[in-house]
Amino acid sequence: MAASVGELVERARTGDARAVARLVTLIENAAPVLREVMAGLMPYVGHAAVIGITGSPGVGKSTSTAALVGSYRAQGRRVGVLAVDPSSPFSGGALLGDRVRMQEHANDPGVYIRSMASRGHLGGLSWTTPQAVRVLDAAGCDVVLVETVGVGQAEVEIASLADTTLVLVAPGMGDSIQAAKAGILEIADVFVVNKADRDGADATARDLRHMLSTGERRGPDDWQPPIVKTVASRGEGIDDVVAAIDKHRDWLAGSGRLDAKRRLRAADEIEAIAVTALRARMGDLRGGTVLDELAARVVAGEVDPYAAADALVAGVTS
Ligand SMILES: Nc1nc2c(ncn2[C@@H]2O[C@H](COP(=O)(O)OP(=O)(O)OP(=O)(O)O)[C@@H](O)[C@H]2O)c(=O)[nH]1
Ligand SMILES: [Mg+2]
Repeated sequence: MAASVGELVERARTGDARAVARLVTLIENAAPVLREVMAGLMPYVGHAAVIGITGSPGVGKSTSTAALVGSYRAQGRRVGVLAVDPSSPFSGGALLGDRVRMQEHANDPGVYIRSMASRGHLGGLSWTTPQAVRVLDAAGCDVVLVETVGVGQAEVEIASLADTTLVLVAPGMGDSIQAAKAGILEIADVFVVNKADRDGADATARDLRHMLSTGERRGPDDWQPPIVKTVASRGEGIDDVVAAIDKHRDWLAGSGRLDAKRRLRAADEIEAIAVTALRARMGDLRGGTVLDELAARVVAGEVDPYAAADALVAGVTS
């Protein structure tokens, strides 16, 4: 017989890794008891620093994440790692690879490592990841590292759920240009030029600096993202990344932006949950027939789609 939610939350809070894993699985499965889980966790959250790690495939996110874990552990900080796969059907292998790289931390009770699929859920990252972060936070993690597998939308989404977003680029991948195109220059709080053992790292850093100084929307009161060079595979520069993250966090706290960021994040999460609930209710209206009937009437030209949508919303809210 499964443990009660209250027991699970209590065990997770005292750092029981299996309870933490069970709770994250409940989130992945969108289990109905999540409501109770979240209510139980709320008194214990708000402590962890949430760090998002993003960048093109193969740039070194997982290697950097593993190295960051080492650096934080050396400082005695407890660390959670979430490898989030929002979409890619190929992630199984990538996540497995990550697990291998994380092996050295696997037996450390001060580290929680968890891969998480969020595909298939409406709202995807927007509510599953914050909930998993909350579990790790309540479990006593000082830092939660969130690595997304896959590119595009996920990169921008991760920024809204992290306190500090690291954008990794590598020399010779045209990465700084791609970053500009994908709109991720704006989301970076710290730029990391990884694979600095390769030719072109200085040129890449220069490109980034140039792009940041031109076409920038950051004002004088805004955070100016530093550019840190690393060789993640050898652990070089990783302590500098940790220092840059800490500095950003101090700035966030001192400027009141941390609260603002967290309020925005909570708003996104509430909205995602509400939209999911509304969709479910729309689907349930009169056994799912209402939407079909309205669609038929739109096709027949009897009603316009706006009026049909109004009717649907009225059905849900009445
Ligand atoms: N030369 C060099 N290779 C590196 C460095 N960091 C990582 N690598 C290698 O680059 C490859 C990709 O590294 P990963 O950490 O898996 O990259 P990733 O961004 O997590 O990749 P995906 O999760 O597939 O997007 C691996 O073979 C690493 O060993 C580095 O600083 N220098
Ligand atoms: Mg990876």
